[in-house]
Amino acid sequence: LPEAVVFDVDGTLADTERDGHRIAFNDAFAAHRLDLCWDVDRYGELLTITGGRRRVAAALRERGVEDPDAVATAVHRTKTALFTEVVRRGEIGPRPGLPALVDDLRAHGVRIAVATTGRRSWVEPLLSHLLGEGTAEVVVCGDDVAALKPDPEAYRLALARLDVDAARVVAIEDSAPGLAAALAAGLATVVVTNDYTADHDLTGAAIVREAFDTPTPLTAAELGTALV
Ligand code: XBP
Ligand code: MG
Repeated sequence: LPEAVVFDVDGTLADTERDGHRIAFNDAFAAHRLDLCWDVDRYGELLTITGGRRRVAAALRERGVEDPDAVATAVHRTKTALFTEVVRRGEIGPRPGLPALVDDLRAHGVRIAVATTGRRSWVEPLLSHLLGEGTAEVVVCGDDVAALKPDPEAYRLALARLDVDAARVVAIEDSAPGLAAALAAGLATVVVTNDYTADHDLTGAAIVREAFDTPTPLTAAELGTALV
């Protein structure tokens, strides 16, 4: 069995992007009177730019908006507040089969950590809701690192805080940028895809699945087979 599992959050623990983050970004654009609205397909393209503030800045720059970084910082602050409210209302549930996997990991004493490029203000309440308070003993957020995924910094920091050997740890991701980050930190990586990431190039993943619960439930033992 792995000694620890490091989970990504967006797209992995929950389907947060299409009906969660995307709507909060659009509501923030409206609040700032910006003529910008991301439809489902456009948002999927923009997901290659990790980190909400960077994603907004890129879109504003493309539009020729003056001082895109400063405007993006303000818009993203609004978006973060709006999305945190969505999370606190309990509107975002776990992907099917995730709670069973977490129970299995806990039953086998596998340590649980999180490495995300998202902001701590919504990540913490979401984790409490999805996993239960304190289930993740280490939580690395976008606020904690200088370089977001696909840079390995978030995973390296999670390993350092866990104080474990990378060879004993499995990462669970949903996307190509997340996979690249985990691999670059030396982690065997299991990818559980979703609608936005099913066509990503996932070369290097130890296991690729479309769901936690089908065709068979993903277990701690199966994660162990990802270790070389
Ligand atoms: C997720 C992200 C985040 C979210 C939005 O990537 O890139 O930016 O889309 O959250 P990953 P914030 O799943 O690889 O961590 O607005 O808080 O950045
Ligand atoms: Mg993700």
